[in-house]
Amino acid sequence: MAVERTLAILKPDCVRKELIGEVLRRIQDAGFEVCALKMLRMSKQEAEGFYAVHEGKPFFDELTDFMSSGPCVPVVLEKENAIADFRELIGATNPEDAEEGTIRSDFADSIGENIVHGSDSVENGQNEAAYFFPEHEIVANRG
Ligand code: 3AN
Repeated sequence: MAVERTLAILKPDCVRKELIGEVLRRIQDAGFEVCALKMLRMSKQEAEGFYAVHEGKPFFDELTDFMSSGPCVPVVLEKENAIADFRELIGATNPEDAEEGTIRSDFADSIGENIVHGSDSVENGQNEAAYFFPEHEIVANRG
């Protein structure tokens, strides 16, 4: 299986609930390598740019308001089969549908405030990582 890259974002609700350490622990325990990480607060415009694929959807304004409401922690992760494995680890978008033991099932309050983002394809993993980090800031330690 190929090593893939995914961009996780520990969302503002994750930071507010003081769950950064807990969520990163679960991510690392699941075998993901942390290759880049920082804390920042997105402007409304930056959040709109990141979620541009959702422009026009009814939840776009709520989503970008929330994502710019406080600091978040983008994290570049690598692992074999990272895209699918990360989405399995975090669970369904709506925490009510998320499997027991997943990050969203355990910590998320709603479909809008669902603790963590994960890329949905290999191509988006590359592009989303590049949204926050220049390539020289993404460091693989394995091997
Ligand atoms: P995921 O993050 O599971 O890939 P997407 O890509 O369908 O989910 O949606 C992006 C983000 O938009 C979600 N993480 C969630 O915060 C928000 N979102 C999706 N659907 C809704 C909705 N019906 N109401 C409010 N927010 C939503």
